[in-house]
Amino acid sequence: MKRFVICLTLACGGCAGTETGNPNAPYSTAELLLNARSSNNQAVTLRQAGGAVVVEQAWLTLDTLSFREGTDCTVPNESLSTPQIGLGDHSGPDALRLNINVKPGSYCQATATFMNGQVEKPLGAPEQVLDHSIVIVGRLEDGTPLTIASNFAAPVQLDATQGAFEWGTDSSALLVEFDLAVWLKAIDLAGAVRDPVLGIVIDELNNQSALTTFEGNVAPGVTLYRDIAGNGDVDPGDIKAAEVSL
Ligand SMILES: [Ca+2]
Repeated sequence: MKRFVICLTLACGGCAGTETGNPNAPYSTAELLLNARSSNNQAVTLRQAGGAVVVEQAWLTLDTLSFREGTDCTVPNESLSTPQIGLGDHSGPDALRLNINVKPGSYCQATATFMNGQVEKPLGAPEQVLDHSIVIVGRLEDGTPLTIASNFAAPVQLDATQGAFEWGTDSSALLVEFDLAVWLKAIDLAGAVRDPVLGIVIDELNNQSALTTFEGNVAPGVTLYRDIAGNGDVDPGDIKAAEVSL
């Protein structure tokens, strides 16, 4: 079960026509899914034992997600934006599901923007969600608690891997995956300063070099897939639609 603070009524993303677009273009409802996962279960598991780090909560505060229309992102073109996504714990097995009114067709780029909290703290959430955009809570194999709190707020631009990807043209969903194995990669947990009670805290005041490493991992750990079955997980038949350009 995922915990989310706001109820989303996504009805009219991109409804406003522009000078180049047809405001009467037909829209269809398509799914946008968001989910955290681990691509390396030896390094990180979510809510189950087995990883060197077990993530128990992954609180993300997201502003809008936007999608640039067309097959050529080198020219100015229209964008479709979702309403603000808000704060949620994405560590559970089920994806957050949003229904979006989309213009069926090709999209060449997606941008996800994190934002700092400034919302009411949900029950069970750590205090840090109030003034951070990303808060990861977990523990190491030896039981040491781990908390990472970041103010990462840069837009994460994902470029289509094959020029463009389709959305709204069939029943496939788009799935935004946050890969926590990538986010935690190369962080020196063994060398981190430990508090006797809080364990390892990585934030703007503690273990700053580890925070710098973490924040450098954020964008590469965000990937957009075409989720063919719309099950909220990445399966062999799914298609990598967009990722951060190196
Ligand atoms: Ca899938």
